[in-house]
Amino acid sequence: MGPDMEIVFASELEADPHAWVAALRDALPEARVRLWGDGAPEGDADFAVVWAPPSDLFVREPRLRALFNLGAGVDALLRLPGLPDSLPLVRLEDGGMAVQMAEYTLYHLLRESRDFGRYERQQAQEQWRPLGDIDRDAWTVGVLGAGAMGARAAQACAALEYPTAVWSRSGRSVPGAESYCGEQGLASFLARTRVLVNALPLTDATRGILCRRTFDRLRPDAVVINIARGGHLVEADLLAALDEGRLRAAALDVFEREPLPPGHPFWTDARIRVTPHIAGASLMDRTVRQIAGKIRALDRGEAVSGVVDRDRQY
Ligand code: OXD
Repeated sequence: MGPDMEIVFASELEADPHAWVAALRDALPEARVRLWGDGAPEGDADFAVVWAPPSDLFVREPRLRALFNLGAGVDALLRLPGLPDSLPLVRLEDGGMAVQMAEYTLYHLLRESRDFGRYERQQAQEQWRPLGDIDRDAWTVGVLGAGAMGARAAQACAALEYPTAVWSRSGRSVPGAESYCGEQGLASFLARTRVLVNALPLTDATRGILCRRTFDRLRPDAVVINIARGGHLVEADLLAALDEGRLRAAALDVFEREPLPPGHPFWTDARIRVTPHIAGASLMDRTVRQIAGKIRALDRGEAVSGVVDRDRQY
């Protein structure tokens, strides 16, 4: 690594940016790592590590060689004004998130398939009433997206013997799951799915995919789990599908507006479980190790994985 290597950490959302800077310094002792806006001279950074960065980043750091995102989803980065067309964007590949996404998915799948919500209500009334055996074939899981997150969630469901399928643009296969792709594949995938898990990147092609037309094609009494982006969901269509009994429940970790505004109908709807974008957090150690490895590789002139294809938008 060159002695003049400089890295800037920029995030308007990260609760403890100093901890990230310290971790990057530990992982890359040869580099100068600084926090955006700390008063140090600007304009010479080679790499930026960001999560929701300020929009003047590119004006104030015109020499960037690559931009590393602290998350897997780069939809917000791609909308940043002034983002140079030729600047390589590198998304986080897993960073400890996939196993958490799998846990989140399983928790909500099991809550429905084993009727644990009903047992909680029965306990509140001191009722001892077994509800019957589980029929796994009645709980077909369909995961939209076969990237690191979707694949791990699908594998976890399949490992518990839930009939599982994945749908993706490329038709990538996931061990233990049936694989579908394309518009034709989507219809068959939805028709066999009762528990729909969304792990897609948010792109022009996937925005609003969780809509009435999708819900209408699922098996009856379906469940929707959204662990990707709020922009995938048409909120009014979800509420209508729940009201009409097309869907029985939804678990939502992500929202069009975050934090979910006070008074939003999702907060108090007993059929909807709301969590504050925690399904898969980027774990600092693993994330920093991954980014440091890629910075070193780029500095040696090597190619790295996870570079965003601007046409595909992920
Ligand atoms: C991500 C996220 O994109 O946490 O990784 O939302």
